[in-house]
Amino acid sequence: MTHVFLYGTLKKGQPNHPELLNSDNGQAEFITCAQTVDKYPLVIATKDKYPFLLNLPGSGHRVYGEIYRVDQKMLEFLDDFEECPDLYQRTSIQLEILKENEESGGVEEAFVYSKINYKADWLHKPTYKRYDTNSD
Ligand code: PCA
Repeated sequence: MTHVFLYGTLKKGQPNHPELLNSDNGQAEFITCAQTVDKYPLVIATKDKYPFLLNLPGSGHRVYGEIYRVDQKMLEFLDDFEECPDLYQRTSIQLEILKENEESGGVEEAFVYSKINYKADWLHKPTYKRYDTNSD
C-alpha cells in the first residue's frame, strides 16, 4: 500500500474524484487532510482551469490536499491518468497532517504529482493554497 497526496481535481467534491471511487481502477481509502510542510507554487495556468503543482519548494503557499492509501492497481491507474512521466512526475513530499480540531497531527511522507515541462511564464502566475473547481 502507498500513500498519495491529492491537491487537485481528484479530491473530494472535485470533477475527477469518481475515478478514485471506481473499484475497476483499484482501491483508494481516504486517510486525512494535510498541507505541505514546504511552500509550493500551485498555479492554474490553462484555459480549462486545471491546477498544477510545480516542484519548486519555497515559493507559493503551503498547499492543502487529501492523503489516500492506494493499492498498486490504483497507483498504476493514477500514473496513467496523470500521464506520468510525460506530463507529471510523481515524487515524495513531506506533509503536515491536519486534524479536525486544526491541531497538527505530525508529519508524514506521501507521493504527489507535480507538473513537468511547464512554461516559464507560469512562474509569474498567481499561486493558491487550495484548489476548488467550484470557486473563483
Ligand atoms: N489531479 C491530481 C494532480 C493534479 C490534478 O488535477 C490531484 O488531484 O492531485
